[in-house]
Amino acid sequence: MIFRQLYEPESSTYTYLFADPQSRQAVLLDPVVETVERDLAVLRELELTLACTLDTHVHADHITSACRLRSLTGCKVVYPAADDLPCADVGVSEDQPLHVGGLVFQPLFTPGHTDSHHSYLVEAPGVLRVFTGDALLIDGCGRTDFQNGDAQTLYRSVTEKIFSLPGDTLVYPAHDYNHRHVSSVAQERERNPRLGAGQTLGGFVQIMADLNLPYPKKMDIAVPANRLCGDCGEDAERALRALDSKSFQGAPAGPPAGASPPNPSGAF
Ligand SMILES: N[C@@H](CCC(=O)N[C@@H](CS)C(=O)NCC(=O)O)C(=O)O
Ligand SMILES: [Fe+2]
Repeated sequence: MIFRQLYEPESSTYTYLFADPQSRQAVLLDPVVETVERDLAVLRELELTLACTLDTHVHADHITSACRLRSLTGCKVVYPAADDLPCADVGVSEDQPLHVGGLVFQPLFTPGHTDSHHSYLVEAPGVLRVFTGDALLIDGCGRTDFQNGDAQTLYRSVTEKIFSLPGDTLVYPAHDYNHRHVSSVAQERERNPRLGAGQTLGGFVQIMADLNLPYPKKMDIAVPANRLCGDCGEDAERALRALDSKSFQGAPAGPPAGASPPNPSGAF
């Protein structure tokens, strides 16, 4: 498997690139609008075709590049089916793994940060990786005070769905604000200050209730835009096409954004 961890500094977001070396089909997990050009350059450099974007949840702190990438490359847009987004082409859920070439993304329903948040388990020969979105961060976790977040629910998601994975499973979060890149299930189980070392449900709920964080700066624009897969209105699409009318993947530019209803098949 081809794998890259990419970073967007304004929102401290990690975007992950996966590709099947045989078919050259690629997936971008949690891509950010500010780094579209960078992500397209990486795809070109590695001679990959973007099959789809995939998101862990409807983000509150940045805008996804999902629909822009669809406009520019013709890729599909994949979201958790539970988000019920008409702009998505494919909806995934725990019983519907996503297959892209030889890659398999096993969704794990991990609500609590948002009510429809999913993590993704990806197995490569000898390496199991879990992409935990904002459910579990390195030495932390996503907040639970908006988007129907709930601390009790997050506690169960992390302790039951993520901490039950093999200890050597690598943990890749959607954000890190302190230049950490990767952890493991064993490390988070043992020393995550909020959820590790046998933290109780009551202890965790208290920690989350006491956080008192300010809302993300972009929340009021990011959530509505992300419920439109990044909000590619007609004007945005025209402007993007004008920037470069040829496809970034050497094929005709894709279909108009938001045209197709969610397809539950989960296969490409
Ligand atoms: N200062 C950041 C805060 C972003 C934020 O609150 N992010 C959410 C994820 S959408 C979170 O759970 N962050 C965890 C944390 O800040 O510890 C901003 O304004 O964008
Ligand atoms: Fe988030």
